[in-house]
Amino acid sequence: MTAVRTETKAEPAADTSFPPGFVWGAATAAYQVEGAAAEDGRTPSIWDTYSHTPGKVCNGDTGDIAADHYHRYRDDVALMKDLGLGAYRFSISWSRVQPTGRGPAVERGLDFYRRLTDELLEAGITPVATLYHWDLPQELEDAGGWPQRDTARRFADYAEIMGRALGDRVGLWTTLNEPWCSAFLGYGSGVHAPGRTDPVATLRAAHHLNLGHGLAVGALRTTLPASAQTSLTLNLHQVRPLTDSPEDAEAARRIDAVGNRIFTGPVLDGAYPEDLIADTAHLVDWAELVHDGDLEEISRPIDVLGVNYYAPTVVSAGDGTGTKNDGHGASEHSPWTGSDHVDFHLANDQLTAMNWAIDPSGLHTLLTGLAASHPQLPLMVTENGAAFDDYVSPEGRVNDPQRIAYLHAHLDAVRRAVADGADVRGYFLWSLLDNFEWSYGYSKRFGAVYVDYSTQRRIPKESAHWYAEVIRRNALPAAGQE
Ligand code: IFM
Repeated sequence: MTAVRTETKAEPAADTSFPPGFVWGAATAAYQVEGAAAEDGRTPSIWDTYSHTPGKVCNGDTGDIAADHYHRYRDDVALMKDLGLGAYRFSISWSRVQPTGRGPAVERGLDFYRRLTDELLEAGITPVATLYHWDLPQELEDAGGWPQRDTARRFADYAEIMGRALGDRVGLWTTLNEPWCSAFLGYGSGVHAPGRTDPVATLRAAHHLNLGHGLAVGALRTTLPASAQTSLTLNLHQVRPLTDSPEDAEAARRIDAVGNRIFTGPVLDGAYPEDLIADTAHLVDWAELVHDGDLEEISRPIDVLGVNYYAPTVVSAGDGTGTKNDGHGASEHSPWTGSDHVDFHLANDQLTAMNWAIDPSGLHTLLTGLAASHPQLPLMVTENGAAFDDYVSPEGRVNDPQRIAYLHAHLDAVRRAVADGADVRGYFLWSLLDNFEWSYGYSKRFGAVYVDYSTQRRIPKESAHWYAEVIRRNALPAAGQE
């Protein structure tokens, strides 16, 4: 008897590809990688002061040397080229180019960014510049910092300087990175520079960061070619109530207001949310804080919204004793100004070295939510990644399967969001290099490239090779092809 041949129909392979032209990048920030803290005229920023204050940063680490990117940028660009990166998102150190935060620029400081961007362009890598990634010149903090309105005007002057200096080389500009952290961690919980813990100053800082963003967009527009794009990057909290109770829903509403809509409201919709104003009316008089014309400035159109995502934010009604799980560092002062009674929870027990829960569905929800609320606004994931306890094997390799799994799952969430209609134009892995992770110093490694801080040797981790392959194919590996 002849055997019956059964024909198994091959399942159509799931489409794991990204749209043509999708931008593949990696990101860093000036204070986290540059080092050269006192070279070529640079003066201290609030992060220099903060990190040099005993007890503020883990192990007393500072950004004095960091990953020495200031001196090694050529090698780093070569590394980016090897990985096939299409774009590099870096930030500019304000006090390197304008040491007092006002007045004329220092050419030596500008020259570093001219050299860096030239090197990138020569390597075929698109430079994406962020003007402010948390390092306010100390002199401006001494004059009152972001709670003072004048800081927003100084920021616009600085934006104009940078637009003039690099406008011919940089086509995509981001004004602020994660202004929530600048305002709420810097002036609220104090776990970031300048380390103040004043709820009134926090809300004033948030408004002046918004104003600074709007004024900077205006200033950039006067200096940049029409083809250049402007953007803002927000660390939007993907807020979830712990239960279906009305109390937890109310906690989620409050955290969404003070965590997200305090920025998206004025920037994208031209108004601060009524509920936020009511929640914080005992702290600030918004009618006095927001001057006539401010909202028009703040809501100037941007070309792209940058979204940074790491983990969801699960909340419940409570007494604030659960704040420690908000993922934003330990402080007896809650950063959640006006809503300090809300409790925070981990979404699950799969954690990164930051103790952040791994949940890629939050990224999909954020992107599709933004696409639904602001369908005309192009999006970019300007940061996503994970810290794990990486080490160099005896063979000299850094095997980081957990990071590969994290990236795979989150990129798949981006791909699904695109398939569901979100106009996501690109993805920047955080971070290109291991670097100074703020209050955690060098104890947390986010890089695709391992940095041995004693020699500054770079070792691309397995995840870097994996990412290079994704970039090359413009697609994720299909199941079973990892
Ligand atoms: O390292 C930071 C970065 O500077 C801003 N976004 C979050 C990253 C990880 O904490």
